[in-house]
Amino acid sequence: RQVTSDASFHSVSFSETDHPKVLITGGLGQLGVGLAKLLRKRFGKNNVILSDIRKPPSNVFHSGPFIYSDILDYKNLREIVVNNRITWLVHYSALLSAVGEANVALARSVNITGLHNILDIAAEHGLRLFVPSTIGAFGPTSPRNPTPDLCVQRPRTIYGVSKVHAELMGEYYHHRYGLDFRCLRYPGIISADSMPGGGTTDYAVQIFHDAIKSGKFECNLKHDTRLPMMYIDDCLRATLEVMEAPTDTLTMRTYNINAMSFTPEELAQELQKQMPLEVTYDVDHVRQAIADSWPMNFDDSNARKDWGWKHDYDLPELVQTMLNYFGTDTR
Ligand code: AKB
Repeated sequence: RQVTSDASFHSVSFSETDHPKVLITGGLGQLGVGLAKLLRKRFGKNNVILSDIRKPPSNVFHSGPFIYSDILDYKNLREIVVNNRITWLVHYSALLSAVGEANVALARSVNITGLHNILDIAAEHGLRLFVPSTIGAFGPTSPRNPTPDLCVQRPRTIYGVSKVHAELMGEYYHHRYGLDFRCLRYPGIISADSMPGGGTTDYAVQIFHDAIKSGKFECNLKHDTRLPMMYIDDCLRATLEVMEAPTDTLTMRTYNINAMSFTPEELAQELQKQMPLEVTYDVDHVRQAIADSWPMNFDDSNARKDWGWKHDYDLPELVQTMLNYFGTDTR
């Protein structure tokens, strides 16, 4: 069956049995390689293209298609979408919260101007577009415990402001132009084989590396800073599930998703059940102010109700899985 997109856009044709042809931007960040692996398993290796402006390590280069793409270069992006007959776009390029505060101009350009290019390309070519949002899209005047999908959003970071902008622009393009925009607000994501860069929740990944290397960890947030967190496998599965969700199950286009919430002290205690670990605190005031304005608990009941979201990993499983990955003999 031939499907033609909204007449106001260039027409795209694909048979219903075809797999999507996916482009992932910002593919060398914390999440891209893992998502490509999951999607390639489902849709075939050559149907998922990772892209970035950086040179990929050889294991990434050899595991499937990789292409140079600069989201600030509209023509480059359009060429990639056209030449590869892309049908799904996963937009992972972004500067995170702490690094964004250190370079506001770059964050504004990548997170806001880059998104405009992505929205236009996606709308023009009838793509299904996924853009992640974040707990960082909330701010000090949002309800923090729990934080529902719909409430006051007045973040105080350029990262948060750019993510609220992305949510609103995506929803606007959906209503105005029929763009198939899908967005999840991610908690802090914890992964073993990839490092986050420049976030406020990064401590929750670093603690594993330092614990294993030296048995010591210096935390840059206060011991009682509670933030929503998720293991990467849950995050990537949620992303695939919302991308595959039938349109009529989505009562919204931007959903909170959650798994657990913990403080640095609680995470350290869970690790200390398995291995010796000494934790000290040297607070980074920029990160602490950001964390203090973010949700402590995330209400993701709409995602659970509408498209069946269900997390697999709570804190004990997260810690065990991370330690297993590093091959730590904890007995
Ligand atoms: C950050 O800390 O900036 C990110 C996020 C929660 O969006 N990990």
